[in-house]
Amino acid sequence: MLRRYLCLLLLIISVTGFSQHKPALKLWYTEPSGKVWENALPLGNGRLGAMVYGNVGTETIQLNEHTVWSGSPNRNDNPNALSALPEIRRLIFAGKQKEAEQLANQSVLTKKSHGQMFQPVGNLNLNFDGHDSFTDYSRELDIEQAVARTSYRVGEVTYTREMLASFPDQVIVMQLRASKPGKLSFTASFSSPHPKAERHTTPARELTLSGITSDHEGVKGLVNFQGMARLKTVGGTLTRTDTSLTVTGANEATLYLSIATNFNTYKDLSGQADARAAAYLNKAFTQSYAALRKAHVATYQKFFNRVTFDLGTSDAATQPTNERLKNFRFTNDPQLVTLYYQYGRYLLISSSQPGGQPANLQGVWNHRMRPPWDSKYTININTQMNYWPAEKTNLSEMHEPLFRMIRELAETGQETAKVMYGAGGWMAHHNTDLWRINGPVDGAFWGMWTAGGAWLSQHLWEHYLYSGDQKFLASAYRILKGAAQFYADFLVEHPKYHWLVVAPGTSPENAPQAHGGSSIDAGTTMDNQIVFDVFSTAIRAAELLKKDADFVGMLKQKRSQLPPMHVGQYGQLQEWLDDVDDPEDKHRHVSHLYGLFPSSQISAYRTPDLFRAARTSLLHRGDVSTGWSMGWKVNWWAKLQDGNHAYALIQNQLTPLGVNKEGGGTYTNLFDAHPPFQIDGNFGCTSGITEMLLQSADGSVHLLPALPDAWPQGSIGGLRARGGFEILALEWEQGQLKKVVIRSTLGGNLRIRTPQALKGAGGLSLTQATGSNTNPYYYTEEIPAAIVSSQAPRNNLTLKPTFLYDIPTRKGEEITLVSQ
Ligand code: FUC
Repeated sequence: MLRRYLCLLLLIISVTGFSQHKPALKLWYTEPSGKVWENALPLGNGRLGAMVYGNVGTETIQLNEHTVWSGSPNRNDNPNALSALPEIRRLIFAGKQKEAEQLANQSVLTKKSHGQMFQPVGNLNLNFDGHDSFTDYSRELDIEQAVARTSYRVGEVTYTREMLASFPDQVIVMQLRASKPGKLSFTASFSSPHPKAERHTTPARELTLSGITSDHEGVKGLVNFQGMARLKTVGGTLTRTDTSLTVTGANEATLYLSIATNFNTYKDLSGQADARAAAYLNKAFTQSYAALRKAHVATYQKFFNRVTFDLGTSDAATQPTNERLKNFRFTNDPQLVTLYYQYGRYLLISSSQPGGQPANLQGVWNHRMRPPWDSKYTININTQMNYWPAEKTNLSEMHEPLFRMIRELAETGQETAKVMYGAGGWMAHHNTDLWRINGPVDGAFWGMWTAGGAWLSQHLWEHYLYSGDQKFLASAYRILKGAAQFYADFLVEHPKYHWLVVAPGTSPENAPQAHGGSSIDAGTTMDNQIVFDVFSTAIRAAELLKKDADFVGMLKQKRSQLPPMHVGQYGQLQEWLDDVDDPEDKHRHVSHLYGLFPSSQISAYRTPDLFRAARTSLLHRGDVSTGWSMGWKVNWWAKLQDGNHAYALIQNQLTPLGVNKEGGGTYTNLFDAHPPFQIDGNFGCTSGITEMLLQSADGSVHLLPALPDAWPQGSIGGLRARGGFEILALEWEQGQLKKVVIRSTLGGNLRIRTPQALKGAGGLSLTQATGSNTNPYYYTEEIPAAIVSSQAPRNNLTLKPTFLYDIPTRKGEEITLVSQ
């Protein structure tokens, strides 16, 4: 078997001249995608997305543009909510959650749009007559360069196509070549699933595709899009029909493809799609493929090359990617982990660029007119998860589209807060879309949750903690304050416990049997944790900016009245205010562990009882689930310092679709499977792998907190830690930390937690850390003591001992520590 692959590999290398497939960062296959979209390989420049099928006789390039959405500017608040609110609360406090849910369905849920759909543009089709029988086939996605290649042989001629979605030039370009002169012939045309799309060719021998997006749920579709393609050929002839261009007998051809829309902002569609598309195309067309490629690779690598990751390699790495995926859970294939990890970074760079839209449920890749969950933004976990890798894997710039969306939601969400809840500040429920809707959608069971905007706002704070950017903090403050203001107004006193609670709220999408299967409740653990963070970050930001002392005082007062976390009868962290958790509950959402990750309220060192309870809850929930749920679990097991359990989840995730009977897994193109395809799991797992190697919350930079036995040696360089620390190199051997090099970009105390004793290089002496970390970016809030059920079993958990050092740093200083 192995010999067969090695022979094939040698053949591919000798025939196509492609670089070695071995430990290179490539997804590669020996078969075309056929009709299966999830076999195709994604290219993207943030704004444009392309799925390359690599088919031979009839090639398909499926096309997306990030602002092609159904509908047009609209709002979906329900003003009846305000008058229904007292009764909904009364019902919840009377234990009639099911009735509260019914009333919320009637009076709170939107009567308008439930969110619009991200829609495809269409396809570029290439027909190659006589290419139906071929040999020596290979296709690949090179994530070091962000280019896709297809190569095969027909008779004596080798054909290659190479394609990219240019970051600096905003076009998709494909270069097609034949190994013998005059042998390249094909016909190119557009097609589109939009019923009213029009296709033409122009006298300048261009293909055009114009269309308008769908009406949906009473909102008129008003996004115009324009696709344009032009060809440059070497040798041969170029002819056209009404809808196609044909190249005959060329040596080589370059296809330039441009797409644009009339979208300016969520409230302005006054742009000119055709003029924009033409401008991109005209500018790019003056450049050769080689020049475009060079500029593209340079821009891409500026981001991608910041992190290098090596876990070693094995024979398994010589196989095509789909075979590796099939075998991963039975074999030692550490290089598939590094490939998958870097693929997560590739996907974020390719679907989220400054100035553009944030990555949606499918990033920027969708071929369906009515995609699952509209391929929009689910903000009760999925959108947040997309951005977990951004700061820590040194892709901070990719976070910008999310920040802009949050700023826009903070604009639109003021009216929602006021009209629906009579509150100040701003809020968003559990979904949003291109039009920045904030109203509750889908059904009260899912939509009656108020913390979508609040959770998102924490991404602004996180960016500040990583970057130390004071200007950014000053501009984000208004948004943090608005998120806190909403809850300051919205919280009500619980009639039985007298805490201040969010009511109505949910523990997203989950419901205890004790509440008649209704999700609606008051003071759920996740709501309490999010409000705690929202208040705490607004307080910290105001104090750092020396602003709003009265507001800070009021927030501190209200924060002290929030419910503490509870440890229930099974020793679990309670999901609801009452002890109604079911230890058999395997629900994919484990929302109450928000406090463990991405938040750090639950800590091994500061709140050990809650830490143990969170672990018990996670054990109850089990491992295999939907893709994103498993991605979250990798992060949790890393925070729980159990590298082997985190690795088991990576194995579950890197399993072909259909094998895990509980769902989840990975498609052959390494897209995460909910199923269906949802990109959050890719990003969640990339974040989780990082958390296994480096954590920087909870008062210290923690090195190798959850190294699994499967990775006895390795190195990673270029990660970022909070407080502006850059981990230039982190190396380990035989499961032991060998060396770490850290650059301090802001100065301040560097507190290191490490599994092995270290010593400083270059005469640096290490001090054992005591007390709390003086570095302000590592400030930790005091967490109220847990309320523990008298029935909770005693639960002993011993963690591996660690060493804790304090190293004062100057801005720009590099610190090297090695094993003793
Ligand atoms: C939430 C999740 C689903 C899915 C959807 C997009 O509703 O519960 O699993 O991820 O978002």
